[in-house]
Amino acid sequence: MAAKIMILNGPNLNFLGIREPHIYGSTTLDEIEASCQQLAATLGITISFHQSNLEGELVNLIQSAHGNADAIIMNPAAYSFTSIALIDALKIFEGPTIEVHISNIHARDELHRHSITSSASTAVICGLGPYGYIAAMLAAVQKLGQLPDRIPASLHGLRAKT
Ligand code: CA2
Repeated sequence: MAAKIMILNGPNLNFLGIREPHIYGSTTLDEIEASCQQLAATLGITISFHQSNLEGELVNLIQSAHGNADAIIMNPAAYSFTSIALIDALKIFEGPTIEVHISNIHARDELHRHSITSSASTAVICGLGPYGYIAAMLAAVQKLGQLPDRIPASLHGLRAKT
């Protein structure tokens, strides 16, 4: 069965490419979604792509992924630094969860540096700009063992010798 990935975006990310391009670049969230859809078609998987400014709505979406999605990719934005509710919801999900930040949060000011939601994530990607979503999709599909055979072996990762 084709893998299903839920991609979630937190508060204010609907303003990507519109405000503060010096920090977050000029790519809009619609453009990021389009490139994720393009990669999904290439990999033969399906994605659902969401943005919400509401913490509870993000919790509901994570809960709805239970049994309906194989992996979650999330940019929790400002909720990364505050949300116990997102941490608890992520812990319920059984598959890989990858946190993405467009900027390198470790090089940011004190307020934007300490993601608490990353403690409940399988992996964290930050500082790659919008390409972070693409890297996260490849990593999620690799983790699920569903990269197509025609993808180069190096992208499948090193396998343990038997
Ligand atoms: O780098 C990221 O992806 C962030 O998650 C973005 C969050 C920020 O709080 C995190 O530290 C890092 C902010 C998202 C707000 O989005 C905006 C988009 C355009 C203009 C202003 C804010």
